[in-house]
Amino acid sequence: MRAGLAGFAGSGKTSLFNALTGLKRGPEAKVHLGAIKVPDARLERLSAIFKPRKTTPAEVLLADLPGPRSKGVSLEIEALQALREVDALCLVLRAFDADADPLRDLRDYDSELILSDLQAAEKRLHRLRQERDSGGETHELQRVAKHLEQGAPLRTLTMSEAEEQALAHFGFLSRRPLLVVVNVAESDAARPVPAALQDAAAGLGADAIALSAEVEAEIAELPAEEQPEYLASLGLAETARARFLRAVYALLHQISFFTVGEDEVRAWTVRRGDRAARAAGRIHSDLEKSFVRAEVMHYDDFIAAGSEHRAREIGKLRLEGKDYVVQDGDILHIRAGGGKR
Ligand SMILES: Nc1nc2c(ncn2[C@@H]2O[C@H](COP(=O)(O)OP(=O)(O)OP(=O)(O)O)[C@@H](O)[C@H]2O)c(=O)[nH]1
Ligand SMILES: [Mg+2]
Repeated sequence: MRAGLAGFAGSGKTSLFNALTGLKRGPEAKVHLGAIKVPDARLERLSAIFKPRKTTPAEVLLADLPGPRSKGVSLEIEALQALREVDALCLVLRAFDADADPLRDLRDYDSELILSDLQAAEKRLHRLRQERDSGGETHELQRVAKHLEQGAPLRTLTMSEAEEQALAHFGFLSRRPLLVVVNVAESDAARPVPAALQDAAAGLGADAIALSAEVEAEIAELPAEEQPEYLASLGLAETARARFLRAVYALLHQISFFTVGEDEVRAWTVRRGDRAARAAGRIHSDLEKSFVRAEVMHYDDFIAAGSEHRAREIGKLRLEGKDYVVQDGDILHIRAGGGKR
């Protein structure tokens, strides 16, 4: 799962990127890449029980994307390309000083995405006209262009599964799941997203969270045992990292499942609704094809039973086929048909 921090220059993207990843990147205008390890109390508990050689948390890849210096300056080709590679667009808005106008920045940035999509759609429509093609693609693109011309992002356009697939190769940016990240002043770190921004984000089909990149950077510098007290002194229940990750998971409909063993205890992610064979494919692409069955035991049932053996005895360890819909917190053992045929 890859999330990109986008936004105008000076909105705090690199500050947030460093605080979230623990890296120390400078202000140079280029794409920075890092990873956030996803904290998960269930994984820690499983690791304490199985005592594996290795414990591996899930990761969210984070890209810090250089922003346009000023409004009205179209997005650079490099930034556009980097934007196309992310699953979730996280738009960082400057809201930590008196001159900032996050509402205007949100509209301006979204307009850039809309414009870039409109250009792509019109270019293709022009081509189709030249080829005297007026089939399904023309029809779909006309609907897309009309929506964009009204100044609305494609996030808010209802599409059938078939349309979605037919248009997927365009990689439309205003269709990308959007998380608005309001970078507020230290004194506002514990406040919810201002109502006007919340509404504006919802109108664009986006989710929103508020955080202080500066506070998060300070917290990241502290030893783990001192963090809760500092957070509490600011009226915060948890780190921005935890809230950011939860927001990204929700935005992309991601859930976690686990694999356990002596070698490794590991957390993985799949999309809610994904089936067991797909989950197996996350572990190893070969496993999706050679999948035979999955032994499934939910984390809660395992903890309640006290052991795998007991869980099996009381029927909490089940055999499921490839169409089983994976649940958040499932512990999976994939049985695959290896090399016999
Ligand atoms: N007070 C305050 N200052 C911040 C905060 N976040 C960033 N800044 C300051 O704003 C300036 C720009 O921050 P950056 O993180 O470099 O912004 P950026 O979005 O990466 O900017 P570009 O890379 O130029 O697109 C720096 O001087 C930061 O110290 C914040 O939460 N509070
Ligand atoms: Mg930067």
